[in-house]
Amino acid sequence: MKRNRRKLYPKLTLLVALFVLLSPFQLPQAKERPNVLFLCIDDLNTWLLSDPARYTGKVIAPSILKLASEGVLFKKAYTASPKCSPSRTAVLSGVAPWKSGIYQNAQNISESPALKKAIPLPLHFKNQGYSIVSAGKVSHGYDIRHLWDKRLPHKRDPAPPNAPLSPIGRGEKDWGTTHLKESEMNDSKYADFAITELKRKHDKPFFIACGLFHPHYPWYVPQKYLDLYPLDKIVLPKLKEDDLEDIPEEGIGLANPSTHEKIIRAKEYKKALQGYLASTTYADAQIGRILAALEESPHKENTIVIFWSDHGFHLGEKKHWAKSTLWEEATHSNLIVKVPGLTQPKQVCNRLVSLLDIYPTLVELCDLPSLSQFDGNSLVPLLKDPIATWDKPAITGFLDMWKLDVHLTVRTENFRYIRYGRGGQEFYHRKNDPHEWVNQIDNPKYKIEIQRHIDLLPKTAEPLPYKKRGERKSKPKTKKTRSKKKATSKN
Ligand SMILES: [Ca+2]
Repeated sequence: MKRNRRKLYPKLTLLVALFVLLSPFQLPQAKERPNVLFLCIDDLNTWLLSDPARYTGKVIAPSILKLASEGVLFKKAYTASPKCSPSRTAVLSGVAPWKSGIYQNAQNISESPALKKAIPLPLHFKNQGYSIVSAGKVSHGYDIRHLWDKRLPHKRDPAPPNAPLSPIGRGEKDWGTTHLKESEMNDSKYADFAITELKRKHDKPFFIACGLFHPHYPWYVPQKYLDLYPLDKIVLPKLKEDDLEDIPEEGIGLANPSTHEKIIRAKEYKKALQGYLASTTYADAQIGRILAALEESPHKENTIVIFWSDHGFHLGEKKHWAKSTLWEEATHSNLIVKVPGLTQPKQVCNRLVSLLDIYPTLVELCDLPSLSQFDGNSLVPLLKDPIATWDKPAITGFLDMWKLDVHLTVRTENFRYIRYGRGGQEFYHRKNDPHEWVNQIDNPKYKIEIQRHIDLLPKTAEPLPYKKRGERKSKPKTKKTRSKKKATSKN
């Protein structure tokens, strides 16, 4: 026996040494698994990424950009669906909308056969020995509330007493100075919660989720953030006056140009942008506080930081405001990953990735068992080498909640193809036309490329039905009934 061991040890030592030499990152053993700081922001578009095709004005977000410079910034990350609930459900289940049937807010998520079988992301971590806590808006509609060991639920800040503050302000579409102190705002409290968790002693690996609501509407922020964006310095995004003329009817239906026209008529464009930008900077400040707490904590060297926004946001492009379209503005998301010991600072990845990739990536990084429910791919190869070969497209699905038509789009490195539920199509040469201004669907030059993109779309994409059709068109809520309703119902 002893002799056998003696023979075996040199071989084993050689194998271990080879493994250490060849692999820059060691997958962790169960007892020393890394912690995860899981940060998400609602409705944050990619204007802050200094891409002149997106926005040439100033966006102040030093903390998010600092995190980007410390890890891998995915410059072409796309949501699975351009709305809060379906996007977050896809991230937290790893299941694509075309498998779950969830493409919109307020669908019957609990009745999705694919989601019934799926293990939600936090539960998988909990089952593998992690403590899991959550603050703010992380999930929406996908009910994982009961899973967390500790949870600070999301609620909206109260509107200023004199709201609406803008002449077109109605419901959540409003902007201006909040009456609250910064420390009284809910996003500040979610950050406080994450900071407390980072500072306390942990006897097992932790998964801390923190979801900020700003810059979701309404854009009520402390005056000091609005002051960072004087109205005479606000740059408007580049628009094409006749941009919608070559778009099929279903696309125009999503664009909803009447809101845009109202904002222009009321001369509120710059003020609205000021509200969005100031809300972005306020959210960035909270992210900065959390990351500073991590820096000062003993967990700094053993904590993965992942930062994402649930989808993009139009601010007038294609005469549209908010999300819920298939164009670049609503589908393009933020994604930054920093893994101590694996990622190098200042890495930019231009490969096409999906937010569906977040769950399988974290599972591989933390050496948890992989799950058959995943429709995305682990990004670990790109975290090790951001220019590694990667030929995956990014697909996004959305649902017309009245006609129950599923709209799909696929983004590849140079192109975007859109197919609406009733057959309308768009095709853009992204490299030559980064604003997606000229629909090339009838250009014979692109016939083969268009077919290649059609072939990339999922073959089946059935939606699940709504809770009760017609319920959503009920009479408008009064102020009193609205305040009694759950604050997250419209997010
Ligand atoms: Ca156009």
